[in-house]
Amino acid sequence: MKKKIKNKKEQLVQLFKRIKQDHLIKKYMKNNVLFLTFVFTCVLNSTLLRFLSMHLIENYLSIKPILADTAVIVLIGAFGYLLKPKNRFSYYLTFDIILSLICMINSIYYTFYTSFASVSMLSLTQYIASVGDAVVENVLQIKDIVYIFGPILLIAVHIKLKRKNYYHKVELKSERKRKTLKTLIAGAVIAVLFTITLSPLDISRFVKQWNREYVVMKFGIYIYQLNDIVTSVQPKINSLFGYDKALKEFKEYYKDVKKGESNQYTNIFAGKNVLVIHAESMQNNLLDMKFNGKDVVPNLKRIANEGMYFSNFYPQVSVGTSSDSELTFTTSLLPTQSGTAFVSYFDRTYNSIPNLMADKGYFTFSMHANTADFWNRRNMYEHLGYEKFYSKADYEVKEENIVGLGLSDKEFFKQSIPKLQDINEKHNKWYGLMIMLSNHTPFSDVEHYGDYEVNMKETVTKEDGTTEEVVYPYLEGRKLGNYIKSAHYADEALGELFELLEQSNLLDNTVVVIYGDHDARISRKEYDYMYNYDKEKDKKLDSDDPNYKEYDSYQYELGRKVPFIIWTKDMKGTDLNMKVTNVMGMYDVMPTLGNMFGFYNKYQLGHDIFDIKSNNIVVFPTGNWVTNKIYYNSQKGEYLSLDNSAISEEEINKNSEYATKLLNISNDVIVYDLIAKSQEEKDILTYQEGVQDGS
Ligand code: GP9
Ligand code: MN
Repeated sequence: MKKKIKNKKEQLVQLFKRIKQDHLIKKYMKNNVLFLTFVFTCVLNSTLLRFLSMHLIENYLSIKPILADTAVIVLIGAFGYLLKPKNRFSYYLTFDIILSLICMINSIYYTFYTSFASVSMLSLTQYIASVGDAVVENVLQIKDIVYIFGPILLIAVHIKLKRKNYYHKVELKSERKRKTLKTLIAGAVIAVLFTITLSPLDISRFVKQWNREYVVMKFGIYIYQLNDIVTSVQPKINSLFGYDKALKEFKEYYKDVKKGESNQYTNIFAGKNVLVIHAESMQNNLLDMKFNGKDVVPNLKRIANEGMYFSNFYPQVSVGTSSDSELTFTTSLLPTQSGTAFVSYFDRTYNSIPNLMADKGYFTFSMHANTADFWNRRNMYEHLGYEKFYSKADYEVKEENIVGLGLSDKEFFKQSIPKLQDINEKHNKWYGLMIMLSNHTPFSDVEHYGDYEVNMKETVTKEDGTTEEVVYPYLEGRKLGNYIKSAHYADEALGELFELLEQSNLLDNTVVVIYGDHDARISRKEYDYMYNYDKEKDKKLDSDDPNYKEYDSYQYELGRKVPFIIWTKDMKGTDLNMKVTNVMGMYDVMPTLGNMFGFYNKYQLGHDIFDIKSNNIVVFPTGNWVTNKIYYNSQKGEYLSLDNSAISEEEINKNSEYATKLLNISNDVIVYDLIAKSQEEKDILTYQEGVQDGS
């Protein structure tokens, strides 16, 4: 064994010696000038694009995208060797021009959108038009045209080589194949080197593709653009097949769907302004939590106690998390089975709350202090019907005001007040969404969350009668503890928002709606620790301890509830000030609010909770579902009785079939753009009837 290693070592030393003696590198470079110029210019262009657009230290120091670019270019370049030497220049020049154009277009696009271009936007002609105008006005920006030096350098090198008779060499087919193979292997080695540098976060963001800056920063512009083509074309391909079947099922399903009966809540809020607050990662279990006698979320608790509080409310998100929540809230549809609606299907027709409110004369807007491209909101919002989107560019983001992912919730709310006042002055009625950001995973910005403690304090009386305070660490320094601190911070921000709204008289004619967008994705282990804490030993109780009660997977699943509250300043003490305990999902929001504000979406999948009452069923994108009586886990094929009543197999099957139906219908509505299609059909029918009537 030792001998073998020694031999290998010697062989390597010999190889390096040979490379040095025979000047192999020099020879290689001399014989492959054109290919190397091609690789150099393309990698340089991509690097320049990153440096000139994203001014982040992290970006300057990263080797990952350089490896990725080199791998791609070497692999493309390898095929050039299959051609005869005299034809190679055209091959390299064509690719050099295409790749330089990619850099140039992205550079221009970045100036206007602080993001990178996507082929999926090609369908949006209005964007191209506006970018087009802007390009003309800014055509002289040097940073956008430096990329043409790539092809120019390649041409210059080509001319020089031609003069030196470089292209007259005869290369046999076998020689050309050998060169191609060797170069492909070199490209593959670089690709492997690049792949091992990737983190799970890099991979997950690559798959989702919406965080385009991040993808370019880690994968380089060429892989980004290639991935963009795949993710943009995939939904189009999906929607090519199965359309007729989908349309038939869609028609059958909606034929029997009727608008719910009117009830005592019908039109109670008609004409009032609406302020919806998207409370990031806010779970419902926080409302009952206290540490050392202090509530975790005292403001939310007060708002829930003063308003209409839905305590058995579930988010229905899939991989699109925040964006899925927004989708389901505003359209009463469920997330798609592959991709995410906000990214892959943003260009569909949606019957959404902002669209229907706009029809009623409301001014509609959204406010979020993150970049407009996060979850592709900029584009999706056009289709959801928001007239104005106040995003990061509309806020002043100073370093000292950053908490977690970006501008702190406190500062976000503070800076939003003048904007709200302006809207309130200019518009009779408005509907607005405010998306919070600070309480976002990984909840590690602890020093900015304030001084809320998640330890356990006890006062003990000593033998001499004096008292002493004993502090047990409990959740301090743990993930769940950090989340609780973060949620406490977000709750303080909410409290401040309500004060500011009151001071600016913005609550007088406004209904505030608050929802938690999804759970905090904290592991079950953490809850198990919290509920089974052994303070004496500062660890979790042993599982054989008689006091140990496992926080089981059902408790965990059911514990993923989020708060949903409808509040007005004069609700307290009235009939509307109540707690609704019937199970409810995010898709029931639109029908419930619709009944209160006087709008109706024919394609809603949920129900007005005051119409369906205790008969409701909440379907999750996984196929799981929950009613007042049963929680069903479709992957495990297991259920849990929630009220100890007997459960028949028939009931399980019926509900599971309903869940599958809903998920399929919802997916088809979005993928095949069926709302638009049925609208078109209706228009044609009305037209034909008109022709027959002679009108
Ligand atoms: C970002 C925010 C978070 O803008 O809405 O999204 P999430 O990671 O929760 O889906
Ligand atoms: Mn979220």
